Amino acid sequence: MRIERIELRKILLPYVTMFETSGWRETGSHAIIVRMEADGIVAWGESPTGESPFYNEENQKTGWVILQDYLVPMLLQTDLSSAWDVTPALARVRGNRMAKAGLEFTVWDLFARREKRSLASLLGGTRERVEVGVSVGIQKDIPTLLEVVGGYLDEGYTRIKLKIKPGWDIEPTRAVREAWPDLRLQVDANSIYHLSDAEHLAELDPFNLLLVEQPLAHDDIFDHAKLKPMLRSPLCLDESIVSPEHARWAIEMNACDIINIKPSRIGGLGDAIKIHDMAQAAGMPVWHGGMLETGIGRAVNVALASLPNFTLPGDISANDRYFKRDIVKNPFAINADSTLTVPTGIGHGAIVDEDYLDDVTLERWEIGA
Ligand code: OSB
Ligand code: MG
Repeated sequence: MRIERIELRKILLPYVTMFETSGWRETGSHAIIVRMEADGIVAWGESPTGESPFYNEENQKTGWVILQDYLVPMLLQTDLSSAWDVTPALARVRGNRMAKAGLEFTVWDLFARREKRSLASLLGGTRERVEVGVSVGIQKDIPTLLEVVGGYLDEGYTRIKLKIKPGWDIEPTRAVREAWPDLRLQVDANSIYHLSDAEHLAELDPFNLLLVEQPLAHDDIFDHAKLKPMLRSPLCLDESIVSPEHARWAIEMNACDIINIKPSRIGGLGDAIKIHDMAQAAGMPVWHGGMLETGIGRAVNVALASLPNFTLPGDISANDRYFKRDIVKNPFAINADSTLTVPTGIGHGAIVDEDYLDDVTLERWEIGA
């Protein structure tokens, strides 16, 4: 199959509340939305880029340039027999995985639609519902944090992740644990600590956390392997695992107990499945992370999270946790058992609200084969 037409859009879609991590703040989605046409089929995808390159090296502007100058032309020249052909076709471009992922997701949606199957079934999904939680950003004080967490629990979420940083780590985690002794609780440092902080991080040990996510540098595996035996909390890698090779290194070096899989960080669903399978073979659980995606990327994430080794709840909250109005007509709602229902229709299942998408589009670019 040849792709006949590709359209890219830079968007700005405001979040319901500002999201703050150890290294940046975001007030809205700066994603790149992808639309493709082939064989009379229209498919949609998303590169969940941010405003600034503070999570990884990419942002909306770098994605915009690399897609137009390299990735889109390379994809238009490729004859695709399945979505697995996208990653090798773009491999000559180093890194830029989030930009690549937007194209790869869209091609998966295209093939699923062509085969009149759901994306989840095409990926090998086995669950009808996926367990999810909420990632709670850094708050101004502990009373506010307890109120925010309580609000999400009232909505039906049963797993909470707290963003932590030096000065906002042990005490907020203790406060949430004391308020809800049985809550499934985990923390995410987004690469802000150093190996010399090991004793400090061990102060999280008593709080019975599901995991501590990415305490050390965004590109580190070596020091995480040294840190792991110094903590009782299970150690999880996010930023560091950008490819199946990186996952293999982490597993062979015993650098983590758990892997957070975000297909956008890894450059696509194909390599995400490879990591899922490799971790499963090694007896290591994985869970599905999030990048505050719009309803398009969210539907892709839900489909992937339906694979069997996603055994911990994902950072895939319902659309209304992020947006007052999303760019899809069929947002997910949280079920009473803290799950989202995996779409069974054709493709990823998100129905794009093209009028509202037009309203939030900053720039549009289109090219034919
Ligand atoms: O590190 O998991 C992260 C959001 C943006 C960038 C990085 C991360 C996050 C989150 C939010 O934690 C996950 C979500 O709800 O989408
Ligand atoms: Mg993370």
